[in-house]
Amino acid sequence: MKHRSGARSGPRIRRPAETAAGAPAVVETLRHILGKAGIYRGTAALLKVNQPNGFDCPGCAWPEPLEGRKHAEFCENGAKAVADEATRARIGTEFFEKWTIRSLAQQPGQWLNAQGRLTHPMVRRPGADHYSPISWAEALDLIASELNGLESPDQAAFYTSGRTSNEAAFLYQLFVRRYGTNNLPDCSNMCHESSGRALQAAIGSGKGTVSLEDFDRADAIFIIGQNPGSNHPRMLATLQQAKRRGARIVSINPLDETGLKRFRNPQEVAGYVGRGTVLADLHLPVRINGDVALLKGLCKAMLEEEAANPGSVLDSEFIESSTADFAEFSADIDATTWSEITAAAGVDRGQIQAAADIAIAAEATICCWAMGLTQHKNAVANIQEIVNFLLLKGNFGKPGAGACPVRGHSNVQGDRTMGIWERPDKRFLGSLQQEFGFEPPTRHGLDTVDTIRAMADGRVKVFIALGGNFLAATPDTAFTARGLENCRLTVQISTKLNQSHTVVGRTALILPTLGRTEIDPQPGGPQFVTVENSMGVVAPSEGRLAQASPFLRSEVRIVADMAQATLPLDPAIDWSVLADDYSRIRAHIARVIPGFESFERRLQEDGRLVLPHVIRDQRRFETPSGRAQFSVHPIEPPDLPESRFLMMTIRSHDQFNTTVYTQNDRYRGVFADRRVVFMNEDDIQRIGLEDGDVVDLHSHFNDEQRSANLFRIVAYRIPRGCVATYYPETNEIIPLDHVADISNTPAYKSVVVSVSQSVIPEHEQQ
Ligand SMILES: Nc1nc2c(c(=O)[nH]1)N[C@H]1C(S)=C(S)[C@@H](COP(=O)(O)OP(=O)(O)OC[C@H]3O[C@@H](n4cnc5c(=O)[nH]c(N)nc54)[C@H](O)[C@@H]3O)O[C@H]1N2
Ligand SMILES: Nc1nc2c(c(=O)[nH]1)N[C@H]1C(S)=C(S)[C@@H](COP(=O)(O)OP(=O)(O)OC[C@H]3O[C@@H](n4cnc5c(=O)[nH]c(N)nc54)[C@H](O)[C@@H]3O)O[C@H]1N2
Ligand SMILES: [Mo]
Repeated sequence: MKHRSGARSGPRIRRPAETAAGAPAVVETLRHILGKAGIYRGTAALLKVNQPNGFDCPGCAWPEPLEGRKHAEFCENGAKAVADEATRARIGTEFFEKWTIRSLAQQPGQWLNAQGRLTHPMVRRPGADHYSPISWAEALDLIASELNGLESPDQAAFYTSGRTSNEAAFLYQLFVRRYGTNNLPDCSNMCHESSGRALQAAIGSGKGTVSLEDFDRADAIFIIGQNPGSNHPRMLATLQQAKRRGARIVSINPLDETGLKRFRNPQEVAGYVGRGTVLADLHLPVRINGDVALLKGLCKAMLEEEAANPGSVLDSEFIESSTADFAEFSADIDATTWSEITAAAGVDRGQIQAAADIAIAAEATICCWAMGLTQHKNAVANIQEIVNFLLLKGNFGKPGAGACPVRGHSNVQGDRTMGIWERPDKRFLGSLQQEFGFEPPTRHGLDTVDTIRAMADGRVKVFIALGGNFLAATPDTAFTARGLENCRLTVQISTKLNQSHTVVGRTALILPTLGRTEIDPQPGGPQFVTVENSMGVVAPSEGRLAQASPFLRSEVRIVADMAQATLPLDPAIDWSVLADDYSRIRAHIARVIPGFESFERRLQEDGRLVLPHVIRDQRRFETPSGRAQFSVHPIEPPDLPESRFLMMTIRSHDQFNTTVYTQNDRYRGVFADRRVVFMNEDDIQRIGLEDGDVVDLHSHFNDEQRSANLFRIVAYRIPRGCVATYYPETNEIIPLDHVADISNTPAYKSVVVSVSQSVIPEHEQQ
């Protein structure tokens, strides 16, 4: 039949896995590391991951324990990230002779990445079909002359992805501000920006308020909109410990993700023979974007219990002494009906009550969350509802309690601490001025979404990316591509080839750089860098593998070289001397950034810095009122006509953001094809389709419609009205203007779509 066949053979589907990690994780680890990096480079790399004298795992930002590290302080997916960087495959200059840029643009991202490490600086000259080799000196001259040829520094934008070290990030923002702009968009704009903005306003700090040790003291852990089994696998071991101690775990997620069901710890014998530890005591299958309603429901159940038994739930002393606007908040909760709550949350009152009972019984509760909450129109409201929920029982600044936004990229939090931000505050700019004697620009710069708009309409003409894959990670791929093509110069400083190298400005450069795993020799000796994890711990990271190519330069060196080539001589900043010995950069950081005093000495003596946090350490809230703020947010169910669905775009178990390792998603039982759309059985029937059908997806936003073709329907346990696809396969249909209020983060997890049967040309039918 026409609609059930397709050009591709489609995925193999199995039941979703019941248990995470265990022996299959070890097999996968070895397959990736040995397959790509080989025995020697592979084992050498793994033995140094997250060790005191090794490098920080380029996987995620979950902290490693301060004491008692294991020999293997990494996970299956960390190993995949390491293997991907430590690969033996190389892209030489002849590769670019063979492939035109246009033909590379036709290749899937997985293929581009699999070609190996970039080895040589390359240029695409105006009008050329191919990249050709260029010397570092000429490449730097080109950058300098383009930057200095602009009418205003605000016509350039400088993107950062979150693998960049503190040292490179600090130097980069210094270069950009010395040059004269705050146009520093970063991946955080697409990631935890909503968390930062929400927490800053509500509790006076944009960072999480817990440390890893708090997980040893928590009675309840809520995991909301996060899939740690795939994206922060080391977190499962932390949860397992908490669970064994008696903590209760609640998962709030449209999907019953495998990683939160059962966990077999591959570092224990029982991880191979036992059935594993059940992690989540309770799973609430919330509708996509039903979290404001659900969290209000939790608060309502708690306030009702307090009313029935005064003094049994709330920490009234804390609410009285340390918070503001409780009266408005509780009045709004009173006025919100249960039917409103359950309709929007898609979860019944009994389930909400069960979760509330866990919170009520807990002396200390932690809430963890990630992209399931931050990438919606009302993402900031989502996170402020978590704050409300935590405030009720005083769950800030006490052991075992707090807010834990689990960061994505391994140094995304550190990059912000170092000043990678388009909206720097006055205090930070003042410190820069004092340290370096120039006047930094104060106008706010462009974030990621605004940079795309500015490139498209010609306000930004030079785009430089320190890592990342801007084209594939951002929304509306066709529009973003036009923006990049509109630029006079695009520069990608990268380890691996990706889609962003295939869509180019008039002139384009690829500058190949060292990864975390590699030795970084400089005139001052081999260098280490530092990174900050999700919980504000800053630690050194030193690569141990031989460089992938003699032509690579470190990120720090590339930034210093760009600055030196571009900026007039300045006695206050000798860029190349700073890059000779990174401790000189850390000396500046120590004077400019609060919490980094005596940076170098503390690194030597303690091996790390634990950044101060006034909420965690002193229970102080640095808001204008000096109190933590309760807030009120409306329940706004999405406007979904019968034939429309809310689509979330999620990560598989075999990818790191836009880097796709394989077409498999073992935990969700999907193999050999990522071009799938997960749908509820009833919905599939309702629109007259069948499991396995090939369909097109159309997004609807204002009057705009965008389509992506040829996806297989996979019937799945997902709430009705909700569908899921993989990121980045559907980024082309995510509307650019569909963003979160306040944070401007693309609403990647609530895209309104319709689904229609694909019309497959006769000759392609099987
Ligand atoms: N191996 C690996 N590790 C990674 C990454 C990777 O790609 N691969 N990426 C890194 C980065 S940059 C980041 S930001 C993190 C991302 O880590 P996650 O945030 O865990 O990643 P996503 O796959 O986007 O998953 C979001 C989860 O939220 C759920 N969800 C979606 N919409 C909603 C909603 O409306 N409400 C609720 N309650 N839940 C919802 C989805 O079902 C899914 O389980 O991981 C980091 N670590
Ligand atoms: N639809 C949808 N879109 C999303 C998301 C989503 O959930 N759904 N998530 C968003 C999120 S949370 C994020 S963080 C962004 C991620 O956006 P980015 O950070 O821009 O994307 P990545 O895929 O992590 O970037 C991968 C590339 O980084 C380069 N790279 C890797 N390591 C290094 C290094 O050490 N140095 C340098 N210089 N380069 C390196 C390699 O060339 C690699 O191809 O995507 C966002 N986009
Ligand atoms: Mo992220």
